Amino acid sequence: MTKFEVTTLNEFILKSQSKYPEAQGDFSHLLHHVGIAARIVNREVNKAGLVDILGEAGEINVQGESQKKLDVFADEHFIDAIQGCGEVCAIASEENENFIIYDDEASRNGKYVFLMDPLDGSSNIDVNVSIGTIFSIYRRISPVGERATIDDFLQPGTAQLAAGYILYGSSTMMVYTTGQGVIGFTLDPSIGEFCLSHKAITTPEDGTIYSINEGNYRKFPQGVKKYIKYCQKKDAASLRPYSSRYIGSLVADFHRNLLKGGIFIYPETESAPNGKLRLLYECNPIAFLAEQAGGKATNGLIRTMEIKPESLHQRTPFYTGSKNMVDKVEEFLQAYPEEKRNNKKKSSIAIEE
Ligand code: P6P
Repeated sequence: MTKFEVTTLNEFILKSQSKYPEAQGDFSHLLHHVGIAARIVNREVNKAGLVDILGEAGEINVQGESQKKLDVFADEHFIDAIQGCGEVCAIASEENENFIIYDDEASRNGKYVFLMDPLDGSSNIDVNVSIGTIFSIYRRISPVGERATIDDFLQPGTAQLAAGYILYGSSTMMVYTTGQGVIGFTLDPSIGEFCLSHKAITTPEDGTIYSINEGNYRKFPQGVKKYIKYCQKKDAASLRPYSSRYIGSLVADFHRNLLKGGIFIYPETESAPNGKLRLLYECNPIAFLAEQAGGKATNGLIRTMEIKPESLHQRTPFYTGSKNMVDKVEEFLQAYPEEKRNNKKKSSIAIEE
């Protein structure tokens, strides 16, 4: 009789505490509370079609996007759950212009700051497409006991202690890293626990999936256009043409490519020179996961996690996924740098069309 061993998120966190210096009691306690908030949001996401939680919340968020009720629900519940653990002194969210300082005694002595996109891809809520929560955790820079400052949040991605996402899909998964590889947990609704399902996620160095919103093709940099044509060209040796897969939900697109191999691109365009995605609470956490799984994440030129943040909601072009695929698109970007695009000067490097 094989013993069916279930390791819950909390058991895994406790076991990790002894193995890794950072997974001390307080840090583990924080991860446990992320799991609690995830289960609360998951409950509402799963019945979103049945209760009056669909549709607009009537508010506009700091991004100028109409807030869906589930956006607001997720934001509020993560803010409350993270405060509840008493380890975090302040929290920043895509849904709020400024970071929020927790003013209770325990949180004031919290050693960490928490950043999140509480419900990414929320435009997909009403059409039952997978959505996600993305989070990133740093050790605070400001002295414990004092008020948090913006500098606690404007740290480069390389300083992240932990990062992860919750994917509300056909099943609900929590995937995170603390710098010791990438672990995946799948929610078992029958017991209401996240159970270890992916002990060590690694991403293939090569893939045959490219994910980009080709509706914006006209506005893309020349190098991206050349890369798309490269992906579409028939070449049996390199398994091309690749498949185009784009859900329009970063967590869902990234998660598929992470497991199967592939590249996700949200590039700069003439109208949006820094792209659309946010550095601090979308790209840096995803970049941490990508690198920990053996993949890569850049802005087309430098490591995403080495970008020095200037503001809470700043955007960055984002190229992430299988290492060799990110390398290849960077080759095209270097062969067709934007400044040459205007005089149509052919690249000196003969890049395959
Ligand atoms: P577009 C969702 O709104 C989101 O922030 C990401 O989840 C997703 O990857 C991207 O925007 C989709 O943007 O412009 O292709 O619809």
